[in-house]
Amino acid sequence: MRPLDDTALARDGKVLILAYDHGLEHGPSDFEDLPERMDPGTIFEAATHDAVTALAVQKGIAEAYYPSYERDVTLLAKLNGTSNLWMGEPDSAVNCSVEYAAEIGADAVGFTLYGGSNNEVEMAEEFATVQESARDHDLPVVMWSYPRGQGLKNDTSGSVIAYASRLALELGADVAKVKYPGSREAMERAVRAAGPTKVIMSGGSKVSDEAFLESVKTVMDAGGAGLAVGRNVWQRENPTQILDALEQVIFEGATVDAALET
Ligand code: FBP
Repeated sequence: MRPLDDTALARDGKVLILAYDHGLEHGPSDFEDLPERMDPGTIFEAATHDAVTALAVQKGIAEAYYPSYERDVTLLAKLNGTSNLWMGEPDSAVNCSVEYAAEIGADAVGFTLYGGSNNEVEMAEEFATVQESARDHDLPVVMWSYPRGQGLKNDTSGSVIAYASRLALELGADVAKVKYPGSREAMERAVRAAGPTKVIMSGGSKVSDEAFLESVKTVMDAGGAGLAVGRNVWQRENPTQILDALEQVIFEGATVDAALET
């Protein structure tokens, strides 16, 4: 495993991924409160903020928009995804190869693994191909490690999230993106379980500035490496303002109060 700072994905060992795969994962309804967010160009603009270390999008969005942003944005190509129209046991279709991601300029790749799903075995096999091919191309791998499925009662409990981050280490991911387990202690447990794999928090649905920044601060204090966030940035009227605050909390170690004041 390469130190993450040798890759384009991190700065000072910290990561802030702006995620915009929601058009596939959730559908256009995520953009409807602020209709301009339907336009991926507005998100590429937001991703030029200094705080953003990479923008995570699906292949189609990357093909259409990345050529205009190659100099200003680090691209993380998400290699699998499922629509909200899918009603089966959690699964995620591989829709892009590492080779093609590299060809369109990706600096990193992302892959969802639903541990605990009845489809876990196939997903882990697909991940093996992705991980080894990413090593060949020298691209860091981020695992969206989201245990879920009919057998799982609480997918954000401390033990489940520690298992999620451990799965990422065991299977060779450089970064484990996990749901917030609700406390500093639980996040510390997840960080310990991941060993050298960096653990970052997944943003979740939109909450107040204060609540959101408090959870990010807790993750950083617990030894987390940062955040992958979508809705809590681009569902706000002013993404720059919250990115300024995130920059302070994640990269400068500021308190939430200090970050909110500026
Ligand atoms: P958010 O910060 O908006 O939660 O985005 C992070 C993310 O992992 C996205 O990449 C993805 O589309 C979404 O969450 C999936 O969330 P869920 O599977 O819980 O609906």
